[in-house]
Amino acid sequence: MGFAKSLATFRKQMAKICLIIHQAISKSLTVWLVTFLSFPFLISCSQESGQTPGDSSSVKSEEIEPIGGIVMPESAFTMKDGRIIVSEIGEFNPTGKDGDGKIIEISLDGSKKVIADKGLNDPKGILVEGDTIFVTDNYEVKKVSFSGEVETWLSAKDFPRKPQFLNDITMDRNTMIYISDSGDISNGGGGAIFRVDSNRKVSVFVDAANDPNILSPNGLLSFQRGFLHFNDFANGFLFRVRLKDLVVEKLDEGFGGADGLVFSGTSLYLSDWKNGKIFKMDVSKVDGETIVLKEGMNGSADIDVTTDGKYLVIPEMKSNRVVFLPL
Ligand SMILES: [Ca+2]
Ligand SMILES: [Ca+2]
Repeated sequence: MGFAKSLATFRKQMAKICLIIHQAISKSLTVWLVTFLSFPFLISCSQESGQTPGDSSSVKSEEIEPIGGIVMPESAFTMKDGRIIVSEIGEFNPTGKDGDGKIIEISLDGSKKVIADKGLNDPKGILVEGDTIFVTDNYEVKKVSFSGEVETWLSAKDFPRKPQFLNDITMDRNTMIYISDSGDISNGGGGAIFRVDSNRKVSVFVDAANDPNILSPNGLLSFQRGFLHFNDFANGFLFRVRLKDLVVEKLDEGFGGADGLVFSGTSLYLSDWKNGKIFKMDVSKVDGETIVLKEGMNGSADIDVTTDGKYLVIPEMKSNRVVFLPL
């Protein structure tokens, strides 16, 4: 239970931020303004309009049909304008094949558009910045334009050591880019998180040398000022790293084959790929609870939340589809 103190501290920080934001909202600043000022670099803590915390009259968003016909989708990334970008692995390396990966765009109305279908092997984590889609692809990171051009942004030799299984990618408020390497995906261990500076120089951010519990980092999330959060596919732990001194804190555990990690409203959402579960961790209260929001999925991978906050977008990898879970 050595991590309980870290979790309590994290919850206190989050609860305090949420309280400040709710007070600002009640002083008639618009939710939009608060969200604009605080998202994505701090925290949004937004509530549905007209809804007060604990209001049980809220109506769930309507059900939306899953979008099928996507071979091994790994990651969903929702853009500010509402578009949803998804990586499609195709057949899987090393038993699968190279060259069959895709980047596609999907919509809640069920439509699906191929953005790129050449030059990709097993694309996974996505970061969209301006007109560029950055995507991890085994040992490389590629840049994909919305007109379909694919080029290598970081090759294996740009890394300080050979990547084994590049997974997620995210960016912080200082435009530092972070990339997780899940290491030995079968046995766990050997993973790291790399950091890329504005000169495209890659360094090891953290690995087992910082904390022996870091085995196979997977989902990355930059939502709390001064920290990078991540989860671990091998041990199911949730961590955060303090950016100024790289102190690693374990915040929680029990997330199985942890994969996706996203923040929306007042909760962190985590996916467990191995056991097909989605967890919701309320961080607005010091004693907020963590619940299983959905289970029985077939490879729930790298999740995101729709721009309107109404649905969790879940690539259900082994069912070859993307599922929308009403929140
Ligand atoms: Ca493939
Ligand atoms: Ca992932």
